[in-house]
Amino acid sequence: MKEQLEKIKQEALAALGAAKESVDLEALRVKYLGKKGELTAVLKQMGKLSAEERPVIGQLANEVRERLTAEIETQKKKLEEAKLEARLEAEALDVTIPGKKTALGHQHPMYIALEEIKDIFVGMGFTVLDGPEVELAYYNFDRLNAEEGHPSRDWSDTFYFDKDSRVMLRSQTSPMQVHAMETMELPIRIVAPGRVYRKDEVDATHSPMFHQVEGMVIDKNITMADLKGTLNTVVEQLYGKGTKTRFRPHHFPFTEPSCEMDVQCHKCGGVGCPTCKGEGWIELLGAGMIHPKVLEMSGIDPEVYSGWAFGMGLERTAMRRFKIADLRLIFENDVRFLEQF
Ligand code: 2NM
Repeated sequence: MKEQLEKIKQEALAALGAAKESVDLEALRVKYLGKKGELTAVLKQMGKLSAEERPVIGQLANEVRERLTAEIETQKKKLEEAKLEARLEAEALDVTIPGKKTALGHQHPMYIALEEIKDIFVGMGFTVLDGPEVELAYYNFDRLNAEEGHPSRDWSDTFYFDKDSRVMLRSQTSPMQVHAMETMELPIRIVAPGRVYRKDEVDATHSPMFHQVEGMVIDKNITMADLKGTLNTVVEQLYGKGTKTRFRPHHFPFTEPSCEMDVQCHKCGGVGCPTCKGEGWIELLGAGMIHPKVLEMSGIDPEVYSGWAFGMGLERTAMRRFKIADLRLIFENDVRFLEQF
């Protein structure tokens, strides 16, 4: 029986040492120390022993039980530690790995161009105004000296909301200038950028919605020299010092005299190239001295005050600035296009 106990001890210790999981340890505990376990089976035969042998074997059996119980505890601790160690290793966080950058967007190319233009005018003391895109034809046309019958008022050119052609999507930002004349103290220096709408089919150079920047100055003694001087200064800041300009006579209902302003082609220096279509000059904006009737309708005495105004297309300016060939690219918002600016 002594040998039997010795054998159980050796076997059990070997098995415990080889156990890989705490469930294995539990199984071994049941196998050796459980009610139907091997050690228990040996103890059940104690009755057969002599009175002298019994306490000796009993003590030995207890020692084996205690040894195995202790060994199970030790092994259990070891396995738990190993398990924790493995988990810490697996879930380790390397705080030295560089972080993932989130992609940050940027301004649309046309708004980059607009910000530049606004900055130049604000630097010269102009105020930037914002206003409604839905206007009364009265402000969009009548108050700008484009009365009933003017071709730009035609149903085929303008988006109206009603049968009487009273409410419309503004076709220019000039109604903002009229609002400014009605509400602001003189002298006035403003620029009004924004969306405008005309009934045009979409192609490489047209869109039913596009953007304009218009502006005006009204004060005493304002002359065509102020118009030319100010716009030349703007152009030099936009396209570089020494950029040449030229003013050609034109017609607008709201200005008299009216002109268009060209800049000398920055690509060829005026010789003629594909960028300027062989002209040597690129059209930049329309301008003129505000018509006395426009001032008068807004309650400003044209005998005392005078002013100049201008209007330019923003898409065209951005297309020139960033060498964009097709207007539609400005509106499609394809990120592969937008990412290039
Ligand atoms: C242009 C060209 C010339 C213009 C005139 C006015 C106002 F209200 F003062 F009379 N605002 N904008 C103007 C003048 C606009 O766009 C090509």
